[in-house]
Amino acid sequence: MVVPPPNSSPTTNSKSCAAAIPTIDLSSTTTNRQALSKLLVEACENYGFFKLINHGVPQDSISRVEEEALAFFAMPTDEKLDLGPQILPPAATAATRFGYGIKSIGCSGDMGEIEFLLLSAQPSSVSQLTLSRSKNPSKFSCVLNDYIKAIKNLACELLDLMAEGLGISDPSIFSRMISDVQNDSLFRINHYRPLSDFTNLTPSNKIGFGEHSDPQIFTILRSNDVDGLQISLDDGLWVPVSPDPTAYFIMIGDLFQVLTNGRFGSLKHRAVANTGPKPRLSMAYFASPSLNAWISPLQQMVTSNQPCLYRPFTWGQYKAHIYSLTLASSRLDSFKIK
Ligand code: GA4
Repeated sequence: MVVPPPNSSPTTNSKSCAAAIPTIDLSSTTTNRQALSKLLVEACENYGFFKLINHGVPQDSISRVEEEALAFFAMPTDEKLDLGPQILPPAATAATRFGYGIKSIGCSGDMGEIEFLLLSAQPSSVSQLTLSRSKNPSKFSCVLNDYIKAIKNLACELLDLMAEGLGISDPSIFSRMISDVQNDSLFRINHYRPLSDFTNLTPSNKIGFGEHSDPQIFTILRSNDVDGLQISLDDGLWVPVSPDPTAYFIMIGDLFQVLTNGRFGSLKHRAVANTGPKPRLSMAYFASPSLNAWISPLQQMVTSNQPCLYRPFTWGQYKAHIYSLTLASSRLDSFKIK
């Protein structure tokens, strides 16, 4: 059962659920590359979201991150607090607070019933900062770097397929952005306590991570078998997404909306507290270009029927902008061509 957070508008629709969510099988032998790329584009256009199965990321790599993360979150709070938040260059200019965080999200006062680790996805940063004070730092950073490498390959493969499906003449245009040596991709592990943990239930402890869209190109999300993720589709209702630890959920971010000139729409989502006994553990890879990369609608996405919707900006400029706003803000509005 899903607990609708208080004051939540639009309302939760627990009926529509998983049936509506497109599922894409990356290994399907019956679907050729062209057909697969069309399916991906359709899912991104119609939902900004899809479930990916048979993704090829080794299960043991996923399980190792999960194990290390659970051990990390099981440490006493004061030990975890020693690990953050910290602001490291080059992201310091854009205010990402890396490391461990609890309840406080971003820099504009947003709160959620969550604790998390937020890391740069660069191998050097993971090793350097992450886990200098966790129980077994070199193991945790090794496990994380292995996993991030696999997830980045998956991200590049998906981006190439999507570019092909969109008919873009340079099919590696998106994957090159996140392969840039200075890419600003992030990795986040979220740990949500179940509602049953709270002796004093208040409206706010039912919200894990409030409504927002992810600002990057796209997000590759995976969770344990505990529910909590909800997405908002066009009809304005919140749709609970059944967890599937064997799959990934792909969510379109703001930059993809701009690059495709609105053909893909970034997905509004949130995490609510679950009623079961177990905590929810999710891990997200946010695929990003470098801070100095220029973002604007691709020429091929601009037509007489669909004139250019956004003015150019760098990812660094956008990042500075998002950190000046609250989580639920419509961040792209300032970059729209009126
Ligand atoms: C949402 C996606 C990623 O988790 C994140 C978040 C970031 C943060 O937690 O520091 C933001 C949020 C996210 C969007 C708006 C801004 C920035 C909190 C916030 C209020 C790390 C990201 O890149 O953007």
